[in-house]
Amino acid sequence: MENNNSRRNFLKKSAALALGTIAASTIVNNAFSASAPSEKEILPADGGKFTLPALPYGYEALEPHIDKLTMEIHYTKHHQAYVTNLNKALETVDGNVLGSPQTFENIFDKVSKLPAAVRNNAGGHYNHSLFWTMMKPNGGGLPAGKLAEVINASFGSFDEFKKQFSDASMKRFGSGWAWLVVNKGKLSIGSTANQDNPLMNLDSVDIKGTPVLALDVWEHAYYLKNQNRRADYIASWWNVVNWETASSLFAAAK
Ligand code: MN3
Repeated sequence: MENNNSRRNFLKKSAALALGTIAASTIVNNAFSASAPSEKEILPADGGKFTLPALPYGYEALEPHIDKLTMEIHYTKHHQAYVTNLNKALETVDGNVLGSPQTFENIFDKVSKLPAAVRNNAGGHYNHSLFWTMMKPNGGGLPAGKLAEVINASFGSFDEFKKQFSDASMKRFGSGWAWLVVNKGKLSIGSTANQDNPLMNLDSVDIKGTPVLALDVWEHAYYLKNQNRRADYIASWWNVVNWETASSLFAAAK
């Protein structure tokens, strides 16, 4: 156990140094620690497979804003499929291309050289793992502390931030994600296509940094309840945002 921990800490440090930022695995583990303190590391042990992390709350917990059936299908079918297909896709990758270990940061760094199935399913697994921790029952309201100060300083006000983030979520054509990221202390808002994210080393990703907030705008995230009305889903989502997770990610990134 001690060996595993030392190895993990070493890997986190070396990956963070290589990317000049906090490691992707550390970010998602921080998010789980903030959202569900009883949860353990969500990453596979050395040589293991990626697995579906436990949802930090029940399927019905985000009602009436996000409905139970959407949560159940989104988590047990969509997220599970990304995990299953990521493990399958990794079996086809030449070990010399990816190297070892098979961590998110290693995959995201080399993503342009990897098969599309690895890119899509690694992004899908990672983004959803973060997304669950960024919601909670009785969430919403306003951020607090340093994150609130920096949002106000960066965007003028919380309302203006909320408007810009909602706009980015609406303007993403087709399937994708909206993001609030921090990069060298500076916040920015943007979006990515499909399952890409701001940690991927890709020219086509025009927002880079450590995720602070992530919003899934794929139709599967809202179609059962809101049908084609993405704006209604976004408005509902603000009521379940977990600002403690966002603050924790922001603090760790500095
Ligand atoms: Mn989704």
